[in-house]
Amino acid sequence: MGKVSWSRLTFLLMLIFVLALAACGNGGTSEEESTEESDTATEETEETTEESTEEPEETTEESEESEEATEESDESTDTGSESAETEPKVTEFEPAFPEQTRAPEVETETELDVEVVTEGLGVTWGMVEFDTNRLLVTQRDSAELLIVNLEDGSVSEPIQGTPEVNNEDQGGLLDVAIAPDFDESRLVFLTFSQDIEGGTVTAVGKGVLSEDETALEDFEVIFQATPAYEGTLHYGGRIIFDDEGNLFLTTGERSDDPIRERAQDLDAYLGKVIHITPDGEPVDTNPFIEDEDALDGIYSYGHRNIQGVDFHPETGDLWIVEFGPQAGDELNIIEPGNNYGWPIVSYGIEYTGELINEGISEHEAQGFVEPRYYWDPTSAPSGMSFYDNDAIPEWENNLFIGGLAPNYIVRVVIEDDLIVGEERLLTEEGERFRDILVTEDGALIASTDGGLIYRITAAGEGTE
Ligand SMILES: [Ca+2]
Repeated sequence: MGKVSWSRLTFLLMLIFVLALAACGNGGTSEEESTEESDTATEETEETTEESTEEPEETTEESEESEEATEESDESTDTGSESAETEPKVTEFEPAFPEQTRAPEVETETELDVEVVTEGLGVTWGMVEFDTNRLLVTQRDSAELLIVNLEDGSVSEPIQGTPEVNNEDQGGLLDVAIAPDFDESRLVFLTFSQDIEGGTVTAVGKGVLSEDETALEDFEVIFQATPAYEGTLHYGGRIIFDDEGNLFLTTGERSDDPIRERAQDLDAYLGKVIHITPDGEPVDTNPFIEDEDALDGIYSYGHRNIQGVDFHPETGDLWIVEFGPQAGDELNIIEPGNNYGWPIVSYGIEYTGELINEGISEHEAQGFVEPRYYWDPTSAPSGMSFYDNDAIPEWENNLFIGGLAPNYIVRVVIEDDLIVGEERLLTEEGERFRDILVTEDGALIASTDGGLIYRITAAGEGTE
């Protein structure tokens, strides 16, 4: 490379500066179109940049896929067009059993109403229906807790008293749950990424929602998923109450190699399902209570980044969805003490295309639990909810999962713990679906990173 003269460099910098100024002051150019939708568009742009650390594979993957798709356009994949997934696989792995991936496509027959209840929010990471058709929702980046009224789409002022968070990258205010005795206790539980000495952790805290719904009072942190790590990715962060009034918390393994190996270690709360009391203490029936070298709060381990959790309405089993690397997102049934294999085994590959641990996908053969289902290519799964309602009978006990990178909601049909059907909903909306909730009256609610909240109901039943 030849030397660039200083005067030329200065000239170039000046030119760039002037052009930038011109762009800023110039209305009506194509560039302005994105700023016109001010908040939403800006947020989305930030989101894309932000999540690109986690999901750089989206772009690479998509371009790779389209190349492959062109090359293989004549050859049908092994499962053919019957699968909801039509893109070619990105890995060479074979499922351990036939129903483990690419289930046959199903289609909802009920005519649906799809409406946007409210817009202009940020990344609504977590939602809970605390009162009929009223939701407490978290805003990941601004760390606000808001009340959304599904009847009229109104959004409250931010509730005071929420915790300080680290909102870099995937961090921020994450999930929200209410105590089973909320009507009396008014206790609200939040998860968030917290700065502590040595880095950040996934934390759980609780506070009392004031009668006038303007403040969380006496907020206190009850649990920190240690060790802290100097990173801002893979916090996990979902919480759900069980029948006994205890909490399941999911964590992530903090993404980087080698910290992610701590998912296998029983002396770290990274890459785990954790089972704690409402005071943050380990539940005394937890599987590793007797093991002096293991942390008492651990319920299961070997997870990557668990972004969705719910109980199967019929079996009562705890199901989780975890974000895979490039492909290999997993649906798992959680049993106490089980090891789900990450990062020793995976149905995915590194974002770079390299194999993980030399490319072992079989879980059971290696002594780990097989996922009930996995996606290849990725479905970028986020929040999820079982449809435990009869408002749309054909959906009863189906599982709905938000998809971030391919922008759709996944519906899976489950029989005897096997995935026998898959459908993709709202594929035309172009939204990153972050969390899913089913209301008491059977509406499917979906939040997006673009600041929308959707309500999906059987036609004629959603609006009055
Ligand atoms: Ca696994």
